Amino acid sequence: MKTRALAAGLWGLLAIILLSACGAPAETGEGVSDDSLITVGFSQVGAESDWRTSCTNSVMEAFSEENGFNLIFSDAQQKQENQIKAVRDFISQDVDYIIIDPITESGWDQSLKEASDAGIPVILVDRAVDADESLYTAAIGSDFELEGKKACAYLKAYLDKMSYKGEVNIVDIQGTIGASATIGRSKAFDDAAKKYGWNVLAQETGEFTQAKGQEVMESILKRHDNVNVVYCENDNEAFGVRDAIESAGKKVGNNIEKGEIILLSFDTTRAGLTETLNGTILVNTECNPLYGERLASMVKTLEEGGTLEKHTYIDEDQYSANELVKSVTVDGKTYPVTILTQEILDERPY
Ligand code: GZL
Repeated sequence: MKTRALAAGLWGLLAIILLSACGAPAETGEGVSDDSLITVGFSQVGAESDWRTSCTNSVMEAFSEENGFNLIFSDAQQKQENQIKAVRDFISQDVDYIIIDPITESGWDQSLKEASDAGIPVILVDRAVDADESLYTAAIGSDFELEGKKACAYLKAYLDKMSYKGEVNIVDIQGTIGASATIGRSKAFDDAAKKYGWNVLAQETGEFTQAKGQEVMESILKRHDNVNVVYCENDNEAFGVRDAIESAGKKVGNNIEKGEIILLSFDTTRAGLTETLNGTILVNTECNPLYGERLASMVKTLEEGGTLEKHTYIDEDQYSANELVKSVTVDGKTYPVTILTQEILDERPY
């Protein structure tokens, strides 16, 4: 595909010569072969969550043929071996660029080196890898530990505003083990639980899915009858946790004094914010999946000979329908909390 530029130039030159010969204005866009498109191989984690679907849709919309791209999409079904196979397939197809949303941080050195040796730039999106930075051109994603710190700071501030003096018996339903989203959110949870003296009853993976989230929470509720807060590492897990709690005859909600179980969540998907607006989820910390246009712009910058920052983090918000906490402070910086309304929800892009 990298001979694409030369071929397009020759076709264009031929078109100008032929059209000029007949006196017509030179149209270089006509009949240009597919080789004029930028071929991008995208290895996506899977389709495990609403967030993931929004991310995939955003990339597919941005990397359209009308926008000058030939996108080769691969869904790894949450298996790293499928991602590594996809990267090797992209290399054998001699794509112009490779984009990877790495399911886990480890295990990437060899396949990234193969792409580097083939002279194919790699951009990482969303999650990160634990590999030599020289093996990829750029990475754009979230600061997952900050997301977790903001969620935990919110919980602390909320309980203080409620003058709650009782025990915090908390459960962490983790995301995919080894994923940077899980590593960051779980580390923030661990540090906060230690700092604030929260009683961690269980910490188990819900694999970022609703089904696993429900299954794991059902099991935990059989072992612990005093859970009063659940830290769900994404919205789909929160839906499963909600169903498990309600099936056990208990109630989710914001009033811990009255025995309601507080849910925290991440992703701020439309379904997650709907559950936040009705009070099922107390606070939803944003993790923005709309990477498509940013990634397309990054590829075009490289295509035009430009350079990219090695690491870019995206700004993210926090939402609650409860008006008690209007901002959180993390590491000396204050972050506003958006008090969620139906109007705000209706205007959300995903
Ligand atoms: C976070 C992303 C996570 C989402 C989950 O950036 O990697 O993976 O929080 C998704 O919904 O499954």
